[in-house]
Amino acid sequence: MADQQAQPDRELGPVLVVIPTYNERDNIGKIVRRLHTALPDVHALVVDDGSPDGTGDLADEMAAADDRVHVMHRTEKAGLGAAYVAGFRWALDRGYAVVVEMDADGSHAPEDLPRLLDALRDADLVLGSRYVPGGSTVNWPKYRELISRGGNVYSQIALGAKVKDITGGFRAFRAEVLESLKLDTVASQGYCFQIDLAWRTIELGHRVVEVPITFTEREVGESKMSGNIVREALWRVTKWGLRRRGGQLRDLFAPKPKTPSSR
Ligand SMILES: Nc1nc2c(ncn2[C@@H]2O[C@H](COP(=O)(O)OP(=O)(O)O)[C@@H](O)[C@H]2O)c(=O)[nH]1
Ligand SMILES: [Mg+2]
Repeated sequence: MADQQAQPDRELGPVLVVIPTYNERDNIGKIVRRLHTALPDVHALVVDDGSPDGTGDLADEMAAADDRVHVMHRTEKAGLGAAYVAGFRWALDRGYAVVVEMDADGSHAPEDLPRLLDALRDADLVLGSRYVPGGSTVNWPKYRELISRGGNVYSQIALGAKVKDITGGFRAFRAEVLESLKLDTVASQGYCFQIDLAWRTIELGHRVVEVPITFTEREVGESKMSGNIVREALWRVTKWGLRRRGGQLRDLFAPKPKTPSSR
């Protein structure tokens, strides 16, 4: 129903969409406009890492003209993970019930967000997924899709995570879930932050649901993806996977207590 779709936050509570930015001056105005056309009641927090192109100043102008727009200025480019953790803390301090992650460059369609929020009614974390039936990528270079698909397969093997798109960055968390994730201990800086948070959520037994999305490669501006970001994800996921296997082996060989239930 159109009315329900336009205002899903009536049931879920106040929604904050956190949008990390680094040099997104040509994208930020458009994405926030699209967001508010799709969902007029949600708030947006732009977390800008001192973009040299003036994204932060433009976001300030947008915030001055619209109460639904907020800006956090950080002094230097410190990675997607650090920007999101700062944005999440801001959201939790202010009592938002739902916190959404979304890129500034148009890759994540705000028009898909009502479906993610609908799914959150029966879930604790909703992942926008390119790799479930109905999901897709548009205009993505082949090598990017290979890295992304490879990262997902590797995470499934190393971590035993059953989700199809653990690396995606368009997702909606219930605030209680973020409270439970021990954000203080998140060290992931680049895009492996996405794997880190989804895996923590799964490990804690929260309900995680995937909803198909279409990911469209940016038309304007530059990607911040780099070799370092891929290497960070590789070594961290390998470390978490080895730790997990170590734990499984310990459980296997640890002496079982002699109680009736342990027969
Ligand atoms: N605040 C902040 N935002 C970042 C940083 N790195 C990337 N972003 C933002 O994160 C989003 C996704 O980055 P992008 O470069 O498009 O990654 P790609 O889609 O994987 O190529 C965009 O909105 C970027 O501006 C960072 O270090 N700090
Ligand atoms: Mg992008």
